[in-house]
This record gives sequence, structure tokens and C-alpha cells, in this order.
Amino acid sequence: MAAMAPLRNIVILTGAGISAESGIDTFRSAGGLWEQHRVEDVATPEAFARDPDLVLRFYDMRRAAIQTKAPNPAHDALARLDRNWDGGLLIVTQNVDDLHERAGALLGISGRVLHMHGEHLNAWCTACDSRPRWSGTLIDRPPCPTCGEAALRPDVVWFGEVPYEMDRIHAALGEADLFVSIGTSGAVYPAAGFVRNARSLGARTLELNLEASQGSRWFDETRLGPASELVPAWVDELLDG
Ligand code: BJW
Repeated sequence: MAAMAPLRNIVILTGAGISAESGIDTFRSAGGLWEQHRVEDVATPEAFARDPDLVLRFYDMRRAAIQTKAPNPAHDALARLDRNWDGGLLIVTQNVDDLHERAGALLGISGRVLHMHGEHLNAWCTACDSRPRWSGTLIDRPPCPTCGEAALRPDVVWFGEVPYEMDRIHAALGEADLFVSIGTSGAVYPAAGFVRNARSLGARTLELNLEASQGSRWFDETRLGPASELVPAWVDELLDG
């Protein structure tokens, strides 16, 4: 990128593409359909009300699958950045897997990761509003560990629901000198709008993606290729520069 004002505060947005090379399907790729359902048809409160077994089965399958996957070099590189970057850093992930944390946990880093669409490994009790860690199934309607009600659902953000920690995200975008988007299609808001928010607030913007996304035109720079190559190279550049 062109040399500009010193870089201190970075916001990184990650999407399904960063976990693709760990073997987790993206949503809008060829493999993104689940039993003929598009994510837009399963990931809604209306779908859950209409057919809870279908939705719980979808999430039970994915919760089990992520526990068999491992972080890839892109997650490792962001964990390395987190360890070595003295300025502000917020990794906002749309992903509900825990691969950023597992890359960091292996390397002993802090918690600068925010899951704006929730987490597979949490359940949400709609009776008492607790959010227990959860690695098993929900289809069998287990009781909530806090209140005993059989009212647990996946702790993920469905279409029509408000993503988590928007105030913290907007505060970080307002402070950002650099906004970097990794492996996201730019199809889902409000995340798809962060590049324009960041730009209008003065940040430089960089996209790392396998192919051009719906939002590419909003970025100052787009680099195309697999995240496992682009992200470590970019982190090297940043830490060495
Ligand atoms: C690689 C790679 C490799 C592959 N290396 N790259 C009309 C217009 C505008 C907005 C709306 C509208 N109608 C409704 C809305 C709002 C709606 C929305 O955006 N709908 C769109 C469909 C238009 N949004 C919402 O409802 C959100 N809530 C909301 O807006 O509340 C209002 C509000 C907001 C803020 C403040 C106050 C009020 C909620 C959205 C919830 C999204 N939930 C999901 C499911 C989560 C749980 C689960 O996992 O099941 O989140 S949907 C799904 O999409 C998931 C993802 O996080 C999200 C984004 O997907 P992502 O990550 O971009 O994946 P893909 O598959 O789309 O793309 C993969 C990318 O990777 C591609 O670009 C590849 O090229 C790339 N790639 N391999 C690098 N190796």
C-alpha cells in the first residue's frame, strides 16, 4: 500500500473464506447448500419457529464438524499479529467457529476477537437469557444448566436479528487507521457496510479474498488469492515494515 500516515489502529473483518482451507464450507460457494437449503432459508427466527428440528439438526451437524477442524496459516498469522502489534487491534469475525481462538490459544494470546454473529460453542437459553458453553447437541432439547427449562437454541445471529457488540465495532471503526476484510463476500449487512463506514471515517481499506467480492469496489486495494497465503504475507509486511 502507498506510504501514508503512521499506522496504529487496525480493524480486521473476517468471513467464511478464512476458514475455507480448514475444511469448513463457505455459505455462498458451490458446497454452501445444506440438504438443498440456502443459509438464508435456515438461518432465520421464522425458519426456527416453523421447523425447529430442521434448524437444530443443521446447527448440531455444524457444531460437531467444527470440533474436528484446525486453524490454518491465515488464523495463525492473525494470532501472530495480535501477539506482536502494539497498537489497537480488533478482529471482528462473522464466523461462528472458534478457529481464531484456537490459533491464539495455541500461541497464548489475548482476547481481541469479537464474534458479531455469535458462536457455535455457545447455546442461548431463551427462558433465562443465560449463554452456557455448549459442545454437544440441542436436537434432544437438553435442559438449560442454569434454569432447567428446555429452551436452548444456538447462540448465533440469524437474519433479522441484531449482530452482537455493534457499539464496540463502530467505536473501533471510528478509531481505525486501517480496515482489512478477509474472506467475506460482502453479501450480508451490517458487516458488508463496514468498509464504507471505515473509509468515511478516514481509514485506509484493504481486501484479501480468493476472488473479487460484492464489496471490492469500495476498497483502496484488493489482493486476490487464498487466505492461507495472502494473510501471512500481509502480516509479515506489516510487522517488518
Ligand atoms: C476465500 C477462500 C479462501 C473462499 N481464501 N477467501 C436488503 C438490503 C440490505 C440489507 C438487508 C436487506 N434485507 C435484509 C437485510 C439485512 C440482512 C442482510 O444483510 N441480508 C442480505 C441477505 C441482503 N442482515 C441481517 O438481517 C443482519 N441483522 C441486521 O441487519 O440487523 C439490523 C441491525 C443491524 C445493526 C444495528 C442495528 C440493527 C443479521 C445477519 C445475520 C447473518 N447470519 C449468518 C448466519 C450466522 C450463523 C450461522 O453460521 O449459521 O452469518 S448468514 C451467513 O452469512 C453467516 C455469515 O457470517 C454471513 C456472511 O457470509 P460470509 O462470511 O461472507 O461467507 P460467504 O460464503 O458469503 O463468502 C465467502 C467468501 O470467502 C467469498 O467472498 C469467497 O470468495 C471467499 N473465499 N475461499 C480467501 N481460501
